[in-house]
Amino acid sequence: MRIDIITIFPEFFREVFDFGIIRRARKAGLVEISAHDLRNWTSDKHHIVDDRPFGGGDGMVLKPEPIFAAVESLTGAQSRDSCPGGTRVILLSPQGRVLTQAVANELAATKHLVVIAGRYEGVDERVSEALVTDEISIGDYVLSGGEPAAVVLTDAVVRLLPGALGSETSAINESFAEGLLDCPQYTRPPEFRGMRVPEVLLSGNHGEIVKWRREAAEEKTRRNRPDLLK
Ligand code: 9D3
Repeated sequence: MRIDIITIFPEFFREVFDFGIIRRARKAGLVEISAHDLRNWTSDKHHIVDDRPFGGGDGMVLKPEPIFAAVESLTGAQSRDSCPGGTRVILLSPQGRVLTQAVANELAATKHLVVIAGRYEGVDERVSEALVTDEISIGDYVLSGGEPAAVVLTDAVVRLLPGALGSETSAINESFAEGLLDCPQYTRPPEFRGMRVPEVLLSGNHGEIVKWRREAAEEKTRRNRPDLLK
């Protein structure tokens, strides 16, 4: 897979993909990740990427020309309709559909992701209308730009690539696949500052342990994420 991120802050990504599973996946050649400076695709002296919104209002809007030029140079296509198969052009924005594990799974089956990270108050809507295949948000809270969201999306997708995790099946056995949160985990010591590890986990009774874990996961989900049980 190839992931191209278009941003006005390419430095933001300098080290973030150099750790853990993403670093391993890159070294193993499973994915190539690049962050490109949107200003590379400006043609004026001052490398201007934004302008004031038509109709008035606060803040600035990212201009369409550099974004279209960037996506065209990275995909060879001038609009989403001529996008090669296996290529997705993603706009990260608060107006997108929310990133879920199902969306990550879908994107992990793609060969080429072009990810546009917005800044300012937004991006000229013609980018969404003509260029973007998927407009994605990472959740209902306000970020100062799309860059942190690009890191989140990249992480969620890359770890799903076959061979990225130690075992090929481990991504499938994870909690969100079952619609429940993970059960609580404990390690040594069995007592820490007066807090005991649940005795059943020390019992060696595998059947009882499985049952306890399932119930503990359900309890945790009821308490923290009742929406997952509906
Ligand atoms: C909805 C907020 N907008 C009201 C005028 C302004 C605005 C706030 C923050 C416009 C853009 C942004 C920058 N955020 C993103 O680019 C972004 C984002 C987010 O803020 N939350 C969750 N997911 C994402 S993906 C990209």
